[in-house]
Amino acid sequence: MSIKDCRIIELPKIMDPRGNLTFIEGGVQVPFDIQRVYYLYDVPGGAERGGHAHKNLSQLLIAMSGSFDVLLDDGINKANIHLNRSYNGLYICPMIWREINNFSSGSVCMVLASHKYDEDDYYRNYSNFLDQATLIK
Ligand code: T46
Repeated sequence: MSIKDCRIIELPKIMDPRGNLTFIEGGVQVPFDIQRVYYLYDVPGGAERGGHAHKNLSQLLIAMSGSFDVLLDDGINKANIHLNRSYNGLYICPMIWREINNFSSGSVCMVLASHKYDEDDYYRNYSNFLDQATLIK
């Protein structure tokens, strides 16, 4: 898996004078069945989240409000993605180290995930991640 497998997915946007509407169906707009939804909010200025990789988890990150940056790292290549639209989702495949920062005030990061929470699915140590990422390349 490489950062080339990660991409922005543009979600459907139903424009309406009453306000816009976006919908997401597991296995349709996102390439996995959605097993879990969680969100980051009330993030203090200067805070950083992430700093880990997942062994098997696929995710879609959406800036539901405000904006933030996501650094993606597959052990060889890195990319920095700015998310600031609630109709764009960043698909992150397994085995990608990510760091999330530069949260704007009041921002909300919603995450759709392919599996339930499992701490054993995490690499929280960068050198352990790097060892495994370079081994499978
Ligand atoms: C990711 C980024 C975007 C749970 O108990 N259940 C859950 O579903 C999650 C996601 C977390 N937790 C617990 C585990 C920790 O004790 O909540 C605590 C904080 O989790 P963490 O430090 O992993 O939070 P972030 O914001 O650094 O990372 C989270 C996700 O873990 C991760 O998958 O990609 O959001």
